Amino acid sequence: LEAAAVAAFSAATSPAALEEARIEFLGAKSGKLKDAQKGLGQVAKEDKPGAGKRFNEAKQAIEAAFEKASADLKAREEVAPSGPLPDPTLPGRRVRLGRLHPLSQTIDELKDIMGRLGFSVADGPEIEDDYHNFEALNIPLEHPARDPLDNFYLSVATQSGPVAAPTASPLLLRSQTSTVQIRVMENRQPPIRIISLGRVYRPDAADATHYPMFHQMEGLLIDTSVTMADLKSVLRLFAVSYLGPEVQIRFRPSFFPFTEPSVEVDMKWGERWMEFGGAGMVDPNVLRAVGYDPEKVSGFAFGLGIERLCMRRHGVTDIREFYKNDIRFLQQF
Ligand code: FA5
Repeated sequence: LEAAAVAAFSAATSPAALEEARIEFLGAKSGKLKDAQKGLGQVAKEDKPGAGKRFNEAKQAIEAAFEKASADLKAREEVAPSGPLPDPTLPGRRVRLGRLHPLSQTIDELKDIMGRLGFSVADGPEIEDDYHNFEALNIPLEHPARDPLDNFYLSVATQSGPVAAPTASPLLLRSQTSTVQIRVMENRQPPIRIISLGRVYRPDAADATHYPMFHQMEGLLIDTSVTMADLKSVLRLFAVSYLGPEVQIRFRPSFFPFTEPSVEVDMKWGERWMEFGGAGMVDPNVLRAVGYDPEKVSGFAFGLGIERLCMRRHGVTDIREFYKNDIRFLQQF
């Protein structure tokens, strides 16, 4: 029996076969070892001690053989896992490369175009004070543009609720990049020829052409005897460079407190016109606020919506696409 059990265990090549052999010999109810144990009862009295000893030896040997077979089987499985072998000739999995967001790509391209027109890049903070966002831009205290409902003013939490930040000038998320005009003019003397690109914030309801956070490209040129014709030439040149030679743009008279005269600029898209920016000749009050002499220098400024330019260029019909982070949209750029 011992020899048969050892042979059966070592012949088992799968866990299932080994289990079958285990039940055959070591099964608790009707295994062959159990039968042999029952047979011990019929052995003559004087032979009992010898037979019992022999039985225990055989039992230990069979159990040891089972343990060994089971360990061998496990070791073999670890070396050669079951299942299909890997096929080294299959092509590898493609690694998806990251890329810049379409708006980042647009910003780089706009900097490039304006750089060739002689404009260098300036930067300003997204958290601004009311002086740079309004006052220095000739937007008086009672002007509706300052309405708390139209701006993201910053407050600090106190036990009795939010209160205005304790700064000399209230803080807000800038609502336009025109703030950077002031910061640049405060620190430099003319001639000035800069652009500034970045995020601005307004509590506008999101729709196909509006988003509460968007990007603007500000432009500012200050020199002697700058005219409206210069402004229109630069904007036309820019539009043609970015949108292609067949693009049509138009200027509509408008009003901004910081420019006089002021225009709004539209681009033709299919049968329709879409506004993409505001512009004008820098108001003498703004020049005075930064210590320039309006009798000696003049200039123009513009602020363009970067999302809308990118939309027209790539045929994106809804601004919200830029902020959904849908990889199927983003990977087209
Ligand atoms: C201004 O922000 C002025 N600072 C522009 C300016 C600069 C005028 C310098 C004169 C001199 P306006 O609010 O119109 O103007 O915004 C300019 C452009 O930003 C719009 O033409 C539009 O293209 C874009 N824009 C405005 N609001 C949104 C919005 N909620 N979502 C996306 N784009 C917007």
